[in-house]
Amino acid sequence: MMVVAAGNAGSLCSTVTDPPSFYAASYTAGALNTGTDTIASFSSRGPVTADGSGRIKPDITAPGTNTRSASNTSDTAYTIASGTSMATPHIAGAMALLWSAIPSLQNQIDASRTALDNAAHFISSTQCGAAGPPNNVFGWGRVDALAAVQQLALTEAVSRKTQGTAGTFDVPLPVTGEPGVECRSTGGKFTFVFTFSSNVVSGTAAVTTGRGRVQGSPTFSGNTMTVKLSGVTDVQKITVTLSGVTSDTSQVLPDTPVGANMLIGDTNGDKTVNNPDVTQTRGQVGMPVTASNCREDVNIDGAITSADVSLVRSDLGHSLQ
Ligand SMILES: [Ca+2]
Ligand SMILES: [Ca+2]
Repeated sequence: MMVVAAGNAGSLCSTVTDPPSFYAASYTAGALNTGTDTIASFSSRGPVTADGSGRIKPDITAPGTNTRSASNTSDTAYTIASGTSMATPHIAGAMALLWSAIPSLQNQIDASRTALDNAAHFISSTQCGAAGPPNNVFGWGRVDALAAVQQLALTEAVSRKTQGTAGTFDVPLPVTGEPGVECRSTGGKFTFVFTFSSNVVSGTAAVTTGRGRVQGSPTFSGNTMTVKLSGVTDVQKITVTLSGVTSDTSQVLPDTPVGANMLIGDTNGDKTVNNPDVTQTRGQVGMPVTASNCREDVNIDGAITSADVSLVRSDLGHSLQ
């Protein structure tokens, strides 16, 4: 997570001009007059013109005037300072709190930014464009760490299969970044289990890209939502989008897509069925099926046999690259 000061070149618009403040990958902090929901006059504003993008900046704001801070004059010195450099550590600290409270968000940069953005106290402004959220003065608003850790968030997704008598095993489906690969053959039927930061009681799911459909209604238990899929074809990426998922305290998750690469036989998950998958599967023949080698029981009968090796071989060349 790279949290960057917006800069102190306000109050005019398009004053977020110094790299890396204006990059999309930077989480950019503006400064409030401490104790208020008004922007500090010096806090740099968007839209970004430095790279011609018109990107909205800053992303979020925090207190940034008359802030007590460590000073480099000695190992024990403090000073009082104003600047977006004073606001920025509030955001880095809020992110650390969020990751401490919801460990599944650690290193999930997009999801973590979304969590802080959605929880921020929105402050409207039309000084430098549309009111938002977000807008070019306050971004998504004033950071609210407590709201961020209390909000409903999707923390984990898996594809779950019962494999003969060996047990029930999960293939992870990362909720951000590159989608996971489900390599087990299940006649087009899959069960996706979604885990949230709070208990959930209702919501819907739909296949929004790719071939397949949701079967029946999702079921809810504790902090999990279980979605059954059928008619899911091989060699494709599907997207299941969750809508209206609601917690037991009536918080509603924004519509959330989760992707999955469906590629039977790609036991090593590199999006191509190739010889390393054959070798990997052969290497597990006769071994008990566990969480660590459940992918090699490609036909999910609870044993890793020559039938699994043959199944992988029959799919050689299938690829999602
Ligand atoms: Ca492979
Ligand atoms: Ca098997």
